[in-house]
Amino acid sequence: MHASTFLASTFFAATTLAHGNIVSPPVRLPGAVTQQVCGANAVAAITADPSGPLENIPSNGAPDCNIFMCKGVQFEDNQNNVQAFAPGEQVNFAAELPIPHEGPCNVSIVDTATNTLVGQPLLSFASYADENLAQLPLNNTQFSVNMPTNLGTQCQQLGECTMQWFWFGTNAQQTYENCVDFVMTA
Ligand SMILES: [Cu+2]
Repeated sequence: MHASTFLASTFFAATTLAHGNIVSPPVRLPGAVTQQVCGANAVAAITADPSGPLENIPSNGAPDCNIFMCKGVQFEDNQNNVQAFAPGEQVNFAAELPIPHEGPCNVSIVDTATNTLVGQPLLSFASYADENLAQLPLNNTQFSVNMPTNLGTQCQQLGECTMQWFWFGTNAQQTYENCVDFVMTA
């Protein structure tokens, strides 16, 4: 159990509950297709607290809904929200971490058909968002990755790949994900 309930009732009552999320590049957001696949309760939970952990998103056993893949948010709701990145391009991220929970974090390219990593993680933190630090390192909220140069034609099709920010708060036992949909330019 972490502090969000207490904080929500005191400091953050007028805003959303907040643990952490990517601010930019634009992340995958739920819409009608996500509601079909994962249900209205899942969409409501994601919308009510875009920074909340996966563990707070109810899938109610929907057979095709995998909350651990981009929060269950479907690519079909995001076809107009796809970035184009070139091989070797530096992609800058901004994150906000109002309620940090120490644990590992990474940014990886994921093959959406198989939910497997494409190559190695582009960025990894063994220890991220450590709430015991007086101040979080700047690279927890401002970081960048370099797009791989060895993908060939992989990730050139819409929806084929996504870039996933993954963070697990070890003591909190909470998982955070955001997906940035992209295509690699030739
Ligand atoms: Cu939290």
